Amino acid sequence: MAQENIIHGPPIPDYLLNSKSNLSQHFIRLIMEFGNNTAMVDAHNESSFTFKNILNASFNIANTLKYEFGIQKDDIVGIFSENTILYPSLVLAVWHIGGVCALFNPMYTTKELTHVLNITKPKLMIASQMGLNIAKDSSKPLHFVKYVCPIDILCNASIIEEYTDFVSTPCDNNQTCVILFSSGTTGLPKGVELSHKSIFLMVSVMKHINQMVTKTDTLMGLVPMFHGYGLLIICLCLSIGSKVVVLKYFNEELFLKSLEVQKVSVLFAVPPLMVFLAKHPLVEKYNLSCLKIIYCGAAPLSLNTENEVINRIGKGKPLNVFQGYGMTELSMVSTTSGQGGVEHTSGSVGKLICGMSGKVIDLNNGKLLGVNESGELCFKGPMVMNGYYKNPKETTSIIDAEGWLHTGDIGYYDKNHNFYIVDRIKELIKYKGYQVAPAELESLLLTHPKIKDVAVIGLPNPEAGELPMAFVVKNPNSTLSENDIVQFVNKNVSAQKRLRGGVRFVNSIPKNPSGKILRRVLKDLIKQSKL
Ligand code: 4UU
Repeated sequence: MAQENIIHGPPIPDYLLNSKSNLSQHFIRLIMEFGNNTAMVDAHNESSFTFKNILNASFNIANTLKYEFGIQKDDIVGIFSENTILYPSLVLAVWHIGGVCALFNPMYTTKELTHVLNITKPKLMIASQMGLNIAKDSSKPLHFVKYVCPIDILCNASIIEEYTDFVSTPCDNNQTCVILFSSGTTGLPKGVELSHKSIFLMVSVMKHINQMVTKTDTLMGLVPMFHGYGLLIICLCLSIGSKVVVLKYFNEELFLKSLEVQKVSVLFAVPPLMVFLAKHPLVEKYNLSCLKIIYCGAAPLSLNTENEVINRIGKGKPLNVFQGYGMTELSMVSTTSGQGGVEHTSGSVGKLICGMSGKVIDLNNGKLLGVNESGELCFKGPMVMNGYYKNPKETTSIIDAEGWLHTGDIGYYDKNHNFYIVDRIKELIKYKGYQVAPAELESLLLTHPKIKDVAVIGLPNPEAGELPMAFVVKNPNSTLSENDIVQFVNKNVSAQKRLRGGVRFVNSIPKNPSGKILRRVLKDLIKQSKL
């Protein structure tokens, strides 16, 4: 009886499951096929790269990494950059030599970058112009970072034309190929280790499911490439042979103009971008008639917004909005709607993807639940991460002995096995789809001499999803204003972590007997007082 309540996505075709190729071999083979087609367009200056350019650049960069920087198999290379059309070549280059990419958020402050550098200990840091100073400042005191190299120097323009000899380093497909950062269900950001195999399977499955997306499509990848969602878009483009329009940062007019001018047909979005498309007056001024599919993921999308976007942009033509749900720890996607072009069930995050099994368990006793019963969502399959880098304790706290990853999200599935997300039990805050770990802000705030105790939660917000907000207990007799605290945080953290939800002074922080902050109590407090 219980087994009926474990549900399975379709099987992964054997030829994929049994494939032994690593991502270097896989992409070399595919990219050769797409040759001189355009792969990446920079929306800011309309410069572009063909697939062949990307491959040539990746080979040349790989040679430089190997012979000039001495990077060897299994070495970690950090990439600290905003989106650029060079990003795919950098990642591929590291894979060609059997290395591991650690992808860092380019908005990190020195303190934040230092934290992730200490976890991953990269030998080489590749940084964009914008991030160069922070990369240098953070790396200087750390003996293990041997080089910090600007992207422009590594990718000297001439190298994309031709390449000389290149031999890809053999590496096992179970080896880790990338480390991404996620705070998981609790605590500070941790390094999520994904293998060649999990990414290969994820990309192949996504390509298989989304046969509506083809070589002739133009994709918009506004999502940051350091995040697994952005990395997946790059890999999809390289697998399908479609063109991707790349924006470094979000600019309303440039974004809309690029959709129109580049005739973007497939948009990968996060909920705040959907709110923008649904509501912003500028949207009316542009012809977005080429858009045929919008994928949305990374945070809850309200049914209202979904319908508004369809009604506003899809006027008189078919526009599909599909939703995906997943986690970095699951190689990004666990469920998605619109599989095989099947009609989307509104409000649902879709069905399990190939190779993924799912179940819902009771929050109190862990018992397996059935159709339409809400509980914690758990997933299992070959796309589950290898683990948190050098952190077996956190790994076993999220992946149980049977291999189930406990997401910390509350949801259910209906009789047709469409999944729905209801809430989150884990402490993670999602500001515009970006992760904000309360524990990180709390430990920073506790370093303030006038703060006695603190708790950070996400304040619900229709545009951003959630805004980080702090409950603060002041030290007795100390003067401290909301503004003092906001300024203190602004100075130390990257933009997405700012206390945009404000500060509320309280006499004590509610905690359970073992000292764990009762965030739910604080959230309910806000709900009641409608702050
Ligand atoms: C409600 O953000 C992601 C994954 C994004 C993504 C993108 C395109 C998934 C599928 C897809 O097709 O990963 P993380 O690790 O940054 O954050 C994971 C958390 C989840 O645990 C959940 O709380 O982000 C939240 N989340 C969602 N919540 C992710 N997708 C959704 C969603 N609805 N559709």
